[in-house]
Amino acid sequence: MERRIRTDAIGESPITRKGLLNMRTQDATGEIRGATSGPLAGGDRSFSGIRTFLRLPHPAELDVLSDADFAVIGLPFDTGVSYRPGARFGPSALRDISALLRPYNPALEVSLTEHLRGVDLGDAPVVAGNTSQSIAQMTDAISRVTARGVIPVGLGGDHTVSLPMLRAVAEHHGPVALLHFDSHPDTWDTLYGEKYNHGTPFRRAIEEGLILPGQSVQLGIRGTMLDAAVLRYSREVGFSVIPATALLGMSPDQLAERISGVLRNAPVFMSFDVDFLDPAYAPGTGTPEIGGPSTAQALGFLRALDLSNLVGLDCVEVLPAHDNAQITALAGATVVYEALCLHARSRLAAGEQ
Ligand SMILES: [Mn+2]
Repeated sequence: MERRIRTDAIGESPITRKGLLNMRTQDATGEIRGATSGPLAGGDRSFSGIRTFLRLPHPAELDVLSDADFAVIGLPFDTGVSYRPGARFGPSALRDISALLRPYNPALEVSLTEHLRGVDLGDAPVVAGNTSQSIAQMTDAISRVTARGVIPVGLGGDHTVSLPMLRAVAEHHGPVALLHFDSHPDTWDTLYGEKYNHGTPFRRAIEEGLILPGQSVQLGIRGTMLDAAVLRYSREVGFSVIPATALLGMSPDQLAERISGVLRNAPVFMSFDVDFLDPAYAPGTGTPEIGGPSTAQALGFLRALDLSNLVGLDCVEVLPAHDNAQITALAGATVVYEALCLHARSRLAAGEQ
């Protein structure tokens, strides 16, 4: 088997790097340590340089993954949408605004890059208009990460991309617990008669044995539906469904207790659809639903959770053409950053750093 796989099939890299470099860090004296994402990007000037997610290095070859904890992969696919198209530009919007985020997270008292090493591999190849080909190619790209025991961080793209994410994750870890933030259950059987799109990824994942329904939770569900069948399905297969109205009546600690009782130490795949948030806080998405949490509430809920068993993560449905002032992209990028910080903190606590 070819061990040194070029990343050309995942994303084109103009920059060759030996080994991993951290996103830039600044110590107490103001001296710049670490490195930036490009050879000319300047120190702490986060507004300059070629954009990768969190200004992580973009390696030319996948062998650096042997030293990585997580790898970002753009999944610019939006052929699976039911309403507004345009989430294919989500990965670039998330990368762009992520330059604002810095390594130290004062709320969690953890520095992401001190405890986790990450890379941005660029985008998986997709074929706009061809869903099955795109799913196959995304699965192949993500599998190259999971095969090395590295956490894949998928930047969508519409929610269809969670199916290739879960296929790749389950191939390595077996079935996983799903921690799903969304205003929709995405467990419909078909949408417009089609089996593979952003309304069906978790139905297909259940059918394929990729997730453990009895150890999975769906948070923030709301919005109108044709009928009650889809919610009945989610509950009948064993998902814990926490509708937005119930969620907003819970404290972060109450939620954490409920969720830990559901996940029960299984490997966790977290999927964050930005329409989980109220459209006042995330207008740039394809199927917004009012009555959701604010970004402050979402961070409160998220920070109470235990993500020590995180094995995969995605953030989907950012639609830059409908975004205002990068509100939605900033929310999505920050949630990814916070989830990684939570994972870093739990590893720190476990003395694994
Ligand atoms: Mn969704």
